[in-house]
Amino acid sequence: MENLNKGIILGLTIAAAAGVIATISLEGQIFGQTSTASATSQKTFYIATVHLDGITSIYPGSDHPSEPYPNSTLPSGGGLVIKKIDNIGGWKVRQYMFAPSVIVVNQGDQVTLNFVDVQGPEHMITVDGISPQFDIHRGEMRTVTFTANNAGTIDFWCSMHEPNMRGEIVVLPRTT
Ligand SMILES: [Cu+2]
Repeated sequence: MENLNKGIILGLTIAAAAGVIATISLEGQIFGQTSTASATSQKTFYIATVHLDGITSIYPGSDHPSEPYPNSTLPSGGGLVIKKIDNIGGWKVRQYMFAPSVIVVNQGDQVTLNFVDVQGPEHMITVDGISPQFDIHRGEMRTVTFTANNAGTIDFWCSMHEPNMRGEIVVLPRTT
């Protein structure tokens, strides 16, 4: 139980950084009440597929030093890639990810996840125990709906960009 509590606190902290708390306060404004952990409601999220690129060059530029092409190996699976050096000395490291990657809902909530492919030509997404694998292409949106019956966590991931393109839905236990 202690570990579960730690997980929830961590999830809330990350969710606050991702703006999920702002969504709750917005609902409070619309309905004139404050959301609580015991409230059951409809929660809708938009989850973008994105990538971070670290872009540099083996040659110095006006705003960066020269950086030699790395002699290192990142985990296989497609989620972390060092792109080949281009013909003018540029190179980059790429990480695929979901944004947001941690979502917090309350047990009993009706949850709508709208996955939107913003970056990357294709992704193959699974929501563990909720949705079998489906594919999505850039510019498309795929919607998964479910009722969060059980407190705990639900993993989601992209099988084309392992091991790091993963996310987690934290379902807080009902308090009443
Ligand atoms: Cu992917």
